[in-house]
Parts: sequence; C-alpha cells; structure tokens
Amino acid sequence: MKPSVTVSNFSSGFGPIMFSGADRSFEQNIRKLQEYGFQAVEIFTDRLTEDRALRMRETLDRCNMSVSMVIFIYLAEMGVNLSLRSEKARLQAVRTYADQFRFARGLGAQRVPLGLIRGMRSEDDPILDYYSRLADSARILTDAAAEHGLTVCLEPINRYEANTLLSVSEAVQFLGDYDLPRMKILADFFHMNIEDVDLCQTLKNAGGAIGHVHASDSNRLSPGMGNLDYAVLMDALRAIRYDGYLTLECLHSGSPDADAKKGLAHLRKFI
Ligand code: LER
Ligand code: MN
Repeated sequence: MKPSVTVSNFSSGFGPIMFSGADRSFEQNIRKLQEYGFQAVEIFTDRLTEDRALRMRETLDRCNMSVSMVIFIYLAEMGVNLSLRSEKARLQAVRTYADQFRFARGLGAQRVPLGLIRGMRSEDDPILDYYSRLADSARILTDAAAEHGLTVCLEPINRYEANTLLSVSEAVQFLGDYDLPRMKILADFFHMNIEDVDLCQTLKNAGGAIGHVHASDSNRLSPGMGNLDYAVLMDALRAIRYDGYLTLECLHSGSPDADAKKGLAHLRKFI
C-alpha cells in the first residue's frame, strides 16, 4: 500500500484538500511533499488544457511524484451531474466528464472517481429510476475510462454531503445489482465511519471491489489524530490484498505541512 496526499492546482475552497493552491504554487507544493517523503499525490483540478497538463506532468516527473487519482472537482462545482433526468443532458454530462480522462492518464493516474458528480436525488425521483440512470452513466464512463487504461471508482459519501450510495455496503450492492464488475469502490474512512456498521468487516466483505482508499481519521484530520484504529484497518486491507493507494484526503488542524507529516508517519507504522 502506498501513501498519497491531496493537492490542488488552483485555489480551491473544497475542504479536504490538504494542499490547496491558496498559499503556494503547485510546483512549490510538489517540491515540499517530495521533501516530506511523499512519492504520490492526488490532484484536485480545475479545467485543464493540454499545455497546462504537460507542465504539471513535467513538475511531477522532476520530483519523481506519481499520481494516485485525478479528481476533476470543478465539474461537480459547475453542477455537472451524471444522474440527470433528461437523458440528453445526462449523456452530455457523461461526455463532459469522459473528455477529461485523457488528462488523468496524461498525468499518470490509473484511477478516476465517481463521487459528488453523481448528483443528488430529488424527493420525487424514485430511487430505482435514479439508480438505473446512474448505472447507465457509470457503464459508459467505465468503458471510456478503460480506453485510457483507467478504472472508475464509485465513492460512497456520507448523508450530510450526498443522498444516495452513502455506505460501502450499499455501493457493493449497487455494483452487483447493475452488473458493473469493472467499476471499483473508493473507500473513504471518514464517510465509512459515519455510514458503515463495522469498517473492517465491510472492507472484508467488499474484498476485491475496493479500488482506492481515502485515509483520514474519524474527525477527517490526518490518520492518528482521531479515534480510528489504523492497526486493524490496515490488517483488514491486507486481508483483502489491497495493494493500492492510501490518500490523505484530510482537513488540517492549522498546518497542512505538520499534519501531512504526522499522517504519513502514522500510516508508515502499519504498512
Ligand atoms: C467528498 O467528501 C469526498 O470525500 C471527496 O473524495 C470528493 O470527491
Ligand atoms: Mn473522499
């Protein structure tokens, strides 16, 4: 298992990006993270151009930095929504997202998420109708992603931020019910701690469906700064032979630099 940490290439207000572009440039952050011992980052990005993506790639290469995942957060912020009821608008949203996959691949990622971009379900929208539209979008995205060597990971998100697919258990069921074997699950310990009954058992039940992990603590600070038992969580991931990234997608308690170092040190005790 390989540690990674969230960084953005613009000044984003989205909470759990440890290194937003507010105080330092992307290049300065990447250099700092290399100095702290990170070998991978997870990039929250705004709109990219070929040229900008190329310059980011050069920066990453200079610092021997891999990319665990690229999250096109600006799309969700713009309201791009993969479960829209208008089929035309939904398919347009799917295309808009799929068009970004070449950048994720160009930056060296192997994973892209399906998180907030799935859109909220409105009260008068039957859940099975919502699921079947989302599954159709997911299927198209999974195929488009595969053409770039990417895997799409569905992220269960807690009830205060989303209103469908809150828990990992529900996501496992969804992938089975709608026959989406190539889609994986992004297990975020913060969301799981709110929604799943038993984190370790849930991870074990999900098994090979776990394709990516967001590793924060119970309070969404860095691992070791809350109540989660990382020793048993890492044992559970080892039991399912998870060999991917553990990304510090965390809030910080004042200093992202100090908290990222603490989080990395805590992960290293167990991996
Ligand atoms: C949202 O809370 C989250 O966990 C992110 O990974 C958003 O995509
Ligand atoms: Mn997450």
